[in-house]
Amino acid sequence: MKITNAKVIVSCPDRNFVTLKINTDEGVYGIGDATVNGRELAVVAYLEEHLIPCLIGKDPQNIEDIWQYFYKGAYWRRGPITMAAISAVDVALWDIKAKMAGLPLYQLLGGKSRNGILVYGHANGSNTEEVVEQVGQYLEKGYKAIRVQCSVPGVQDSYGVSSKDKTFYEPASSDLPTECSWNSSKYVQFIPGVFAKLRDTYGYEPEFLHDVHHRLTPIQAAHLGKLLEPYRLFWLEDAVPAELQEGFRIIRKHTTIPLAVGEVFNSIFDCTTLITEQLIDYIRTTATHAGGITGIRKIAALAEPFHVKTACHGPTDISPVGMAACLHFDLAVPNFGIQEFMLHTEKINDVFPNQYQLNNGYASLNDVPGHGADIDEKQAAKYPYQRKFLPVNRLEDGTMWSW
Ligand code: GCO
Ligand code: MG
Repeated sequence: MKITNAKVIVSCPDRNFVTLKINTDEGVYGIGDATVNGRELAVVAYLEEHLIPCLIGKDPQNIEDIWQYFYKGAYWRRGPITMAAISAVDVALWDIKAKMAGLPLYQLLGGKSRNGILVYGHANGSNTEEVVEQVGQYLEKGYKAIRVQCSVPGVQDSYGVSSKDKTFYEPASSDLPTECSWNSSKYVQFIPGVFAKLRDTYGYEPEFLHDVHHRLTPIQAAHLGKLLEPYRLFWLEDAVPAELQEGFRIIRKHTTIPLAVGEVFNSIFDCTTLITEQLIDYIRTTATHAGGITGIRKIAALAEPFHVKTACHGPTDISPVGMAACLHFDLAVPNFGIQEFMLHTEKINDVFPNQYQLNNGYASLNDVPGHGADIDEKQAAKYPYQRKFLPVNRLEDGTMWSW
């Protein structure tokens, strides 16, 4: 079997997506997601200039060898651009292999390890009352787990709060980076009150998650973790920027709040200390950014003996193709934790027909061969690329900070 050609499709239905389509001499094709929010065209160039020319003529069945060829064969290894390109090739090749076998992808990953895939949705609000109301709506829809983000009084920009349509949060919104302003101590003082109110209102059964989005120092995160302990959070996400994996030792020393990290990781080396020292409880590496199915399977296998569970990143800037790949992985992986599941808009789903659905807080897959997601190239062509940047963030005195 041979790869005959491959192409990259860039489309912007409500937001930019980069999709790889690999064709073979058996008439079967595979689809992979290569979207890196705010850096899309860098991945397009990497795929078109450096990966696709080497793919032609290769046997698409040799997924591991092709992964190693592109990983070890790139002298300049790792990084978000390289690994998103490799991820898209990997997911497309797994799609081809499953289609050739006539099986849904999860069957090639060991089959079902669970009946359904627990997901979490995103509630947010400009004040505590709005958040409480939004969470109520998610609970009515049957969600068991809900991420909660809230504006902080006196802080100009808080992460994760949608301005208009509460169900669609897309931070890459401007042709040049918008500058946000932040104050960590106002944030740390305010957020526990939001969860106190939520527990007062809804009791202790619902699972509540919160994303700090890389904005605290380890000792500040330890302090926030202690303040939040009475409200039994499912996790505190991205408490600090995780380049310094050892920094999590400080947080771990002071608080029992479960910790999640890893959506920005692109290789197993980004999380070996975090996992092997049990400094975290959930690893958020996702198929689109951390080496495809092949990459996240290796990370999950490392995590399993260390009691670390998976929690693939799944915001709207992961396309339905990337989401489908994660859901097949989620169904099979033994140490599954939870799946982030931000709903895509109708326009996005028109471009990317898919075979997954959400029901009563769980995602499920239709048993079609492959990962079940595709790209409608006619629909995709309607939405040309529009350069969009993620925001940048500064402290109130102007010091650059993590967004
Ligand atoms: C999440 C993430 C996102 C990112 C976004 C960047 O937990 O879903 O933090 O909201 O900010 O994916 O493009
Ligand atoms: Mg996050």
